[in-house]
Amino acid sequence: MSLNKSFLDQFIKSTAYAAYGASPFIGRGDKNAADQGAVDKMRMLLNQIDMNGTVVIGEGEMDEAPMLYIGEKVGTTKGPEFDIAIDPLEGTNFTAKNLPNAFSVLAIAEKGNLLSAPDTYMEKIVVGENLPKDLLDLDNSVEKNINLLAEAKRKKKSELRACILDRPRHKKIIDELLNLKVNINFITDGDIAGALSVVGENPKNDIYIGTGGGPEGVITAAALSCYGGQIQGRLVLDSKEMLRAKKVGIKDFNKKYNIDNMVKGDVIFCATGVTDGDLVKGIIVSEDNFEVNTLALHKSQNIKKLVTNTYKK
Ligand code: VTB
Repeated sequence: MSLNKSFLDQFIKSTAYAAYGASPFIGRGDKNAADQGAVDKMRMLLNQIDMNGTVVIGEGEMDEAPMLYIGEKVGTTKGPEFDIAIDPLEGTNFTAKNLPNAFSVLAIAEKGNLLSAPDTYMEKIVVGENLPKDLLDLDNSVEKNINLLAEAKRKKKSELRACILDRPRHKKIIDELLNLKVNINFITDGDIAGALSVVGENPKNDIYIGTGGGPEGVITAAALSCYGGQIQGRLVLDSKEMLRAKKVGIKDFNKKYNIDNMVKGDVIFCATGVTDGDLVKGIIVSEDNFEVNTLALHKSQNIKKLVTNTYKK
């Protein structure tokens, strides 16, 4: 079964209004307020859609009682059953500091088709389209993965570009990449955009590697599945986090998730810019309206488009 195409515009509107909700807080130094602004608007818009939606990736877990928590039901209840993964504001820091690459994002699949990942870290390797399936593996050395990628892409290692979050925890990976003469594009935050920089026309990078958020990993997987890209992820859990993982249905704590384990079937993905970024341009707010740019993907319809919309405030 595929998701009815009439839903695409409604989900675009949800991320658009979430971006608008965050916009008063651009450059105001308060990342929590920016996040709340986005959450409130996204929740309001999702609740207007004729669907039985369940948040599987959200703002946190139920006992923390945030809005849009994992397990929260959204929609009018008149309609199909969907799994929803949301990050109402990816790049809360970027928004607070008015830096590039903040956006509002969600992914939708039919019920049961998106992995519910707890808000913990995930090791990830991401590569683009037209590569042999399951080419790379988290248990390979960095050198082996880079050799496999260079061979599959018919490039020299020194021509490969890797994207990685600039964090002390990545020192070993970074040293190995430098040794191999791979070019590194460091990002300070925002690994959904970082990971998606390996797909599409003229991708900026050949591989995204490193440990970022688990929820961001599943949202990335949803978008990648529309392009034919690949991800492998593994949750990083301490004993307390294992309990949280158990609550959202994770049984094997060491499992390596390939893209098919994270997302199945049809997918809709929308990302609307808050500040200008690599994926989409930022929001422009005027007196009565706001103009937004959204990357909209619908797998079964083979839709991959950048749309500009103007909505009433
Ligand atoms: C990760 C990454 C996100 O925050 O969750 C990161 O996936 C937090 O990592 O895209 P640290 O704990 O190392 O700061 C983002 O970069 C932004 O939400």
